[in-house]
Amino acid sequence: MDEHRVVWEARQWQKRTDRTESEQAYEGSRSSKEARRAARRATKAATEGTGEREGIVAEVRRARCLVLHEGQYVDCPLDPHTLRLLTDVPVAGDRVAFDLDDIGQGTLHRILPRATKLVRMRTQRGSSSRQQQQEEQVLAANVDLAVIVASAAMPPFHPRLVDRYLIMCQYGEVAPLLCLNKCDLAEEQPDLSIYEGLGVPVLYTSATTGEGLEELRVHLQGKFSVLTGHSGVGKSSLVNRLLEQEILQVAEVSAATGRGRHTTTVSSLHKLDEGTYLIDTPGIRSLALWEVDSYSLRFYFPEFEEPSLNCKFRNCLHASEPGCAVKEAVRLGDIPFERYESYLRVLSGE
Ligand SMILES: Nc1nc2c(ncn2[C@@H]2O[C@H](COP(=O)(O)OP(=O)(O)OP(=O)(O)O)[C@@H](O)[C@H]2O)c(=O)[nH]1
Ligand SMILES: [Mg+2]
Ligand SMILES: [Zn+2]
Repeated sequence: MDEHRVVWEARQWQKRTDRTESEQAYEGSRSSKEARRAARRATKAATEGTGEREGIVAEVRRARCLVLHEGQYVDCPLDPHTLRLLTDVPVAGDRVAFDLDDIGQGTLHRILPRATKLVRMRTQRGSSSRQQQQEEQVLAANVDLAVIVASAAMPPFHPRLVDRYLIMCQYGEVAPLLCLNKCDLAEEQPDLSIYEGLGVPVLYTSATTGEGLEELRVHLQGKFSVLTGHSGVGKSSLVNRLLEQEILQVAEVSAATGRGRHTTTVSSLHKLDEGTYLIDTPGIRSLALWEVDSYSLRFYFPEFEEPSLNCKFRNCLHASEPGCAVKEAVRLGDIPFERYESYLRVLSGE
C-alpha cells in the first residue's frame, strides 16, 4: 500500500511544477516558517509606501468582510465599487491588500494570488430561462490542510462522499486529512484503511468527549486548515473545542431526517496560536464537482496512475474499454473496489 502513498505525493508534486512563478514563490513560502516570513517581508516591501497593508480575510458577509491584521479584525465594506475593483469575491483565507482610515475602517484594494483553494460547484438558475448555470464557489483559500470531517453516526458515515472530498482536495492542491468525528456514538467504527493506504491521515475524534483532539491539534500545528464536510458532522463543535471557547453556534441534528440543520452559514477563520489557523465552513448539501470533466477525472485517483500505463488505449477511461489495466488491478485487489466504484459513479455524473 505504500506505493499508493508515493503516487499520491508524486501527483501533488507534479501538479505543483505546473504553477506560475508567483504561485510557486508563495508555495515555497509554505514549506517552512522562515520562508513564510520572507514572503511576508517581500509583500510588505511591495505594499509599503502606498499606505497599503496586508491581512487575511476572516469572514465574508453580504456587504462587508472582516480582515485579520496584526491580531485585530478590520471591518471592510464590500460595496459594488469595491467588488468591481477586486474582480472576485473574497473568501476566508484570502490574503488581501487594504487601506486603513482614521476611524479604523478598511478599504480593500486587491486579493493576492491564491496558492490553494477548496472549490465546489454551485448551480444557479439562469436569469431568463430555466437554464441552470454552474459557477465556481471557493470555500476557502490558501489552506495547507483540508480536514474532511465525517461522522461515525448521526448522520451516518458515507464512504463514497469521502472520495468526492478527496477529489476536491486534489483539484485545489490541498493536502487532505480524514477526521471521523462522533466516535462516542458508534459502537463499531467504519474501516478507513483504504484512505490510510492512499496516504491520507485518518483520525478518530469526539468533540463531546475530547477523544483524538490532541492528535488533531498536532496535525493542525503551524498550518492554515479548513474543516469541511456535511452538515451536522460536528465541524463547529470541533473548532469550539479546539479554541476552548463556545465561539461558533452548533445545533442538534434533526431527529426526523437524521441530517444536520445547516447551522453555520458563512465560513470563518480562527487563530489557534501563532501560525495555526482554522477555517470553519458551512456544511455542504451536495458535492457536485467543478471542472472535473470525465477525461481528467482519472487523474484525481492517484492509485490509478501506475496501472493505467499498461492500458491498451492511451485515452482509456477505465470504464468499458478492452485491455484496461486499471480494471485488472481492481480485479486483482490492487485497487480497492470501493474506490473504483466511486470513480465510476462520479464519471457517470451521479
Ligand atoms: N455525541 C456527539 N455529538 C457531537 C459531536 N460533535 C458534534 N456533536 C453534536 O452534533 C450536532 C451538530 O454539530 P455542529 O458542530 O453544529 O455540526 P456542523 O458540522 O458544524 O454543522 P453545520 O454547521 O450545519 O455544517 C450538535 O448537536 C453537536 O453537539 C461528537 O463528537 N459527539
Ligand atoms: Mg457548523
Ligand atoms: Zn484503463
